[in-house]
Amino acid sequence: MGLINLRLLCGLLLLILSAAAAAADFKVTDTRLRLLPGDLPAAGYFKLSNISGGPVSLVGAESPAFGHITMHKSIQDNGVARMEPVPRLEVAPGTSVEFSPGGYHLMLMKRQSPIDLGDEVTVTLVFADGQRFPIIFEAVSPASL
Ligand SMILES: [Cu+2]
Repeated sequence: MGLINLRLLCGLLLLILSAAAAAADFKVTDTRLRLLPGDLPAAGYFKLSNISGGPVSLVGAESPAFGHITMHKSIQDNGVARMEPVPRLEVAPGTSVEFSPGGYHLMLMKRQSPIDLGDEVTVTLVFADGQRFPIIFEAVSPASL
């Protein structure tokens, strides 16, 4: 009887462990989509927190609302502001990275249909391990940031 119970217990424990592993190992908060007029690119801002024991690597984003999305970082180069592409962003365990004005941002181009202030837009974050995580951005005006 002891042996059978132990087996049951092990099976149960495995189930619990795999369920925990399948849960998200990161958290996304503070989502904002900065909308500019016309066809100017929108910027996606959020905070990505790694709440797992291993690294989390963000490699891109996709959305049916935009034809083209890239990760960028704004930098100051000899006093001149410019942006450089970020193909992969690693977030160390227990830390977080802030996408915010003047730093990391998602650059969302080729709007597929008009977006108004207050609209909600779904953008799916794509991670290096293949995880895809949809998040909802509310469109806000630059003045509100
Ligand atoms: Cu940019």
